[in-house]
Amino acid sequence: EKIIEELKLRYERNPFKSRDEVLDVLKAIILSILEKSKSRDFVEELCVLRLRKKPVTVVFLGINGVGKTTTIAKIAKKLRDHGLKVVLSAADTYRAGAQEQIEYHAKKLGLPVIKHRYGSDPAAVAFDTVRYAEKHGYDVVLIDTAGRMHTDIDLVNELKKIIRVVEPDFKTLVVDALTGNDAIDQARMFNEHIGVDNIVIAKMDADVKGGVALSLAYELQKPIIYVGTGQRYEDLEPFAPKKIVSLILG
Ligand SMILES: Nc1nc2c(ncn2[C@@H]2O[C@H](COP(=O)(O)OP(=O)(O)OP(=O)(O)O)[C@@H](O)[C@H]2O)c(=O)[nH]1
Ligand SMILES: [Mg+2]
Repeated sequence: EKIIEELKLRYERNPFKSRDEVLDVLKAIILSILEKSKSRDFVEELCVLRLRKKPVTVVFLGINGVGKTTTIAKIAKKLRDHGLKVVLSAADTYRAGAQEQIEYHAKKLGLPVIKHRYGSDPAAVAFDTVRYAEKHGYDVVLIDTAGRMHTDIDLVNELKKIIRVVEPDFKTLVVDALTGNDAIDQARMFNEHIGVDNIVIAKMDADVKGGVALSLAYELQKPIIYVGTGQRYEDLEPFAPKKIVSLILG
């Protein structure tokens, strides 16, 4: 891995006395990179913002299948359990089954979801959801979006329009830990074209080394608010740099 190599080089100047010492130094360096992406509790952050502004809006970005909709459901549950009024926005009007999927979660969690017809303008769905939230006193709006390939210019334009219309408080990128370097490329692309405020790394429960987290922290230097660790609602953990270090170094 590029980063590790670089770090090793940096320390070649001071000869190490033992293997343990090398490991300790390496650990410290990796930890310091990861710590930069450690974030405050997202629920708390939304609560604080909610005191000044209502509703707080979050748009979820990411290519197809990374875990956006699942992550939204997990975060929605956390917020709901914290006593916040949450409404979901089915702004993925593109993929067959997308609306049923978010409706399923909304129903299970007892939350409203605003949707239009398939093929309709996602920005209009998002806009209507915010209006609904304003009218009915909701605290937080979570907006689901369509995936597709990250090279798809239509998707970028569609997302840009949603963001123009809603002016979200957070643009949250979801990446899939299993995709390795692709996740980093996606993060760069979304950050460049749309802007990314914070990141969720899904599917960290799969047999992954943690290199994705390190590269993201190194490259983007954005807060990593959660890691997904399974398919259940509870499987969403705060980003813990020390855990990642032990994943990386064993
Ligand atoms: N093991 C594991 N599976 C996950 C996690 N997050 C999501 N998944 C699974 O990944 C698959 C895709 O998740 P979705 O939430 O539908 O992904 P999406 O980004 O909304 O996909 P599109 O709507 O097609 O763009 C589902 O089978 C989820 O159950 C996770 O943290 N761990
Ligand atoms: Mg989805």
